[in-house]
Amino acid sequence: MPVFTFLPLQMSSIPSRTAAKVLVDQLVLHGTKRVFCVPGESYLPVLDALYERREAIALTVNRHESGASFMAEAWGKLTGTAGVCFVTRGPGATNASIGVHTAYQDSTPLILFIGQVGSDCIDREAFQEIDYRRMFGDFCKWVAQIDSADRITEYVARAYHVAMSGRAGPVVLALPEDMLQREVAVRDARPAQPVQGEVGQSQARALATALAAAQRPLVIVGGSGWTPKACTDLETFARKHDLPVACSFRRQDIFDNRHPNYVGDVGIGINPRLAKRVREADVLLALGVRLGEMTTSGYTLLDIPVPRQKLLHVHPHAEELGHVYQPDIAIEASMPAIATMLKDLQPPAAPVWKDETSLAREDYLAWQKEPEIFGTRPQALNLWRVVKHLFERLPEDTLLANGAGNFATWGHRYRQYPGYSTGKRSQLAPTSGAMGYGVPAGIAAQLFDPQRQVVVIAGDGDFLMTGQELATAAAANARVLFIVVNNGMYGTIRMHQEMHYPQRVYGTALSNPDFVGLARAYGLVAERARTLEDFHSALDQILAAMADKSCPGLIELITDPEIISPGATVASLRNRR
Ligand SMILES: Cc1ncc(C[n+]2csc(CCOP(=O)(O)OP(=O)(O)O)c2C)c(N)n1
Ligand SMILES: [Mg+2]
Repeated sequence: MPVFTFLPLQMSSIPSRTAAKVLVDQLVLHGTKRVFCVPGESYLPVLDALYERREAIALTVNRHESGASFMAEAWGKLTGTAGVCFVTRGPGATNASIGVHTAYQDSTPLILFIGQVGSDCIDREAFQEIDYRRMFGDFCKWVAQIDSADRITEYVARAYHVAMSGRAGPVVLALPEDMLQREVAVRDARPAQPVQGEVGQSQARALATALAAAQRPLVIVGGSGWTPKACTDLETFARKHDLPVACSFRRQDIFDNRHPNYVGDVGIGINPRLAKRVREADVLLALGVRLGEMTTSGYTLLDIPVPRQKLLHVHPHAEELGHVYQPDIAIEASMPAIATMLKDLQPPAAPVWKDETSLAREDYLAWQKEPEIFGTRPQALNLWRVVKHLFERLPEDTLLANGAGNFATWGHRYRQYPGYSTGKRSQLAPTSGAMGYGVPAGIAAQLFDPQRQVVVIAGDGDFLMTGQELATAAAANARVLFIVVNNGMYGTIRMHQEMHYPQRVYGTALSNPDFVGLARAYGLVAERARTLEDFHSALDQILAAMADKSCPGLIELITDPEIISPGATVASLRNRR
C-alpha cells in the first residue's frame, strides 16, 4: 500500500501570528479600507488585531447590528468591493441578518464575520450559540465556520472571491473564539481576483441579429456589477441605436435620467404607459437585471416560463438565466463585458423604433409632472414640490438614500438621477424592500465620500427602525441631511389595509416622538416644516448650520396622511369597491 507523506512547509521563515491577526492582515491585503461592527466578547482578539492595523482599516462602531450590516452592504454597493461587518454570536448575528438578506436580494458583495462559541462547547447550545450554516443557508452565497486556524487565509480569500465573483452577494463566516486566539505560522493569500464572464463571439452575433430585426425593442438595465465605464458605454450604445432604456426597481442611477433615451423605471408604481411598452415590446434586452417581482409588476409583464417578447437576457450568473423566464438568447457576462460589446455594435442606418423612443421619453417626462392630487388638498405639504426644490437646491451629484415605505415613491418618481457614468452613485435603496435601510446607508455613503452631499429620505416608520444610528453619524461628524416624512402611520400597510379591509384601520397608526427634539438630543441640528415655505427656510437654515458645525441635520416634514401616494387619497381607496 502506497504511503503518502506530506512534507511540512519551510515554516522557519514564516512568523507566527494569532489567527485573529492573520484574519485582519487578510482584510488589509484584500483591499478592505473600513469595517463596521458592534463589538462582542466572542471576537475580542479580532478587535485587538484591528487596533494594530488601525492605520490601514477604519472602524465604524454601530449602535445596532442592523445598522452595521446595512452600512457594510451600502459600502459594497458604493465600491463594488465586499463590505465587511463584524458582529457577535446569537443576538448579534440575528440582528445583522437583515443586511445579509438585503445583500442577497440586491446582489451586493458583503462579508459578515460572526464570533462563535469556543470549539470545546460547540453543539451544546452554549451561550448564544447558533449553527450559522443552517441560519443563513437560504440567503447567502456561502456560509462556513473556520474551525482550523491554519486554514484562515484560504477561507477568507474564498469569502472575497465568492462575494465578488459572478452575481455578487453575501458570505458569512463564523469564527470560533478559541480558534481566533491560536498562534499559527501561515503565509498570506494573494489579493482576491474575482472572476467575471465574457461575451462569446457567436453570442454577440446572435444578439446583434435579434436586435437588428426588432420593431419595438426596449432595454431594461439593473442588478449590480456596473462600473462608470460600463454605464458610459451603455449610454453610447443607447444613443447610437436610439434605443429606449429603462432602469429596474431602485437601480435608477445606472442610466442618466436626463439622457434623451431614458424612459423611466420599471418598479413599484410603474408608469402605466411604460408597463404597456414592456408588455408590447417585441424584443426585450435585459442587462444585469434579475427580472424579479418588483421589476415585472408581480410577474405580470412577461409570461412564465416563455415570454411573449423575445428575451435577450444578459446576467453575471448563469443560473439566473432561465430561473423564471426562458430567454431566447442567454449570455452569462459581466456588465462591463456586455457594455463594451454593445458600444461597438454597428447601429442600423435608420432604426424603425426611433420615433417610439421619443414618444417613450415624452411619456416619462409627462409622468414627472406635478400630480393633481394636491389640488384636492391645498393645505397639504406638497411632496412633489419638496423633492423638486430639494434637488434644485442641492448639488447635482447628491446621493439619495432611502428604505421602504410609500414616502420613497416621491424620491423614486420625481428625482432625475444622474447616471453612474459620472463616476458616482446617486441612489442607494434596497430592492429587498427592507425598512430602516436609508439612515445607515446614507451614513455609510457620507463616510465613503465626506465631501459629497448625502440626503436620506425616511418615513416615520422607516426612520425609527435604525434611527439610533444618528449617534454613529454624530460621532463621525457625517454631514448627512435626514428628511423624515411624518404621516403618523405605516402608510404602505395602511394603503393595502384600506384596499382590502376598508375603514378597518388597525395596527397601522403610529404614535411618534418629537423627531426634532430626538435629533437634537443626538447632536444634530433639526427643524420641523408643515408648509412648503417652512421647508424652504428650514432647508437653508439646516444646510448652513450643518456646514457651520460640521454635523448631521434633520428636517421633519408633517405631511397629510390622506395623501397616501401621488395617485391616491385614503378616501379614494375606500371608495374603490
Ligand atoms: C423591515 C421591514 N419590516 C416591515 C416591512 C413592511 N412594510 C413595508 S412599508 C411599511 C410601512 C412604512 O412606513 P413609513 O416608513 O412610515 O412610510 P409610509 O408608508 O408611511 O410613507 C411596512 C411596515 C418592511 N418592508 N420591512
Ligand atoms: Mg409613515
